Amino acid sequence: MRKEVILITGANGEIGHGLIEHLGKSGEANIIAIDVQPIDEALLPYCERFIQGDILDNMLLGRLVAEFDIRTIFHLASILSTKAEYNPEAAHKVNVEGTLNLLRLAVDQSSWQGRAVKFLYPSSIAAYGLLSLEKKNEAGKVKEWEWNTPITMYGCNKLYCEHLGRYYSYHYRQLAADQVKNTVDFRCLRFPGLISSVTIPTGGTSDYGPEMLHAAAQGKPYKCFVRPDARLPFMVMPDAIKSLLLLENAPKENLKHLVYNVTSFSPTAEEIYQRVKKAFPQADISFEPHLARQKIVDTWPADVDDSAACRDWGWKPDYDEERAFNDYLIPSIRARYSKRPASSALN
Ligand code: AKB
Repeated sequence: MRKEVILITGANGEIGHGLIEHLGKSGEANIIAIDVQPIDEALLPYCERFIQGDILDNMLLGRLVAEFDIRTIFHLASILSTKAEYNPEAAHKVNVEGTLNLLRLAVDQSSWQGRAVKFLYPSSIAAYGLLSLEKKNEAGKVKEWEWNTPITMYGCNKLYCEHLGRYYSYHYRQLAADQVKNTVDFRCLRFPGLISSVTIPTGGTSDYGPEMLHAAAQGKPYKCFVRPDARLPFMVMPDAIKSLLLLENAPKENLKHLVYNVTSFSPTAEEIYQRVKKAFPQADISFEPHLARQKIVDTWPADVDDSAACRDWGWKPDYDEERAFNDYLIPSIRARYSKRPASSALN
């Protein structure tokens, strides 16, 4: 008998960390985790198996198909927006070819199991591209189908992979005489910037939020790379995990869309700074905008409309801005760094 498992790619990334810890603690699933980097040892006890390997390695993925019954794939591995701009073709390879490989794996799995494999895909506000700061300020809560003109490689990759998800769900091999339907049950969330008390993101453009907070808690100076008035939607990690699991468990017939916005609160960088400064009055934070990264933030919406997620699968964040900082981020970040010797308090 093949064991029923869930597969998590990008296991050592920020969302992977939160998801494995949550699912591991609940004991609800056998987790097969993949990452190109070694996994944080604290996550190992929660995994049925950890594989250090590359999602571009089809031999590796083929072995997984043969060995396990994969019920759900959480495909979290990707190269984020800032890092992707330094090597766009490499980012395209990981973000698009990697996703294609996992979609193909879902089809193969489905033919073993005779049922659709759920494919949970985190897309991003980077899939949007507002044409100017003026448009951004006028736009209000942006809906899923508006402003789908991203200016980053990462944003283009996310938007295209959303389309691939739709193709694999409804139209895969549509001209084949032996076309099999309902092999992939693709479900996608467009995440805002995420903030975790446990991990610090690398390579993103919304990273100034978490970086400012973690630097202040460690007593390190921080130069914020966007203007004080830069505004983006954010969400804390427990809500990101909640949204992924709510969407995974939603009855298929309730889902009117494949792609859903989710969000929680939309502070400016100045408002994040004020909250951080209140919690850590000694914090040494200055604003030194990096013009190219600022330009990317200026094309991302200040807020998104998540009413479809609320309506179709009961989405509601547990943390508004006040609770996010006062009940989650500040106390757990403070506890985290007070336990560690200063020399090891980097990540
Ligand atoms: C990034 O900044 O690239 C990510 C994202 C908004 O998807 N955090």
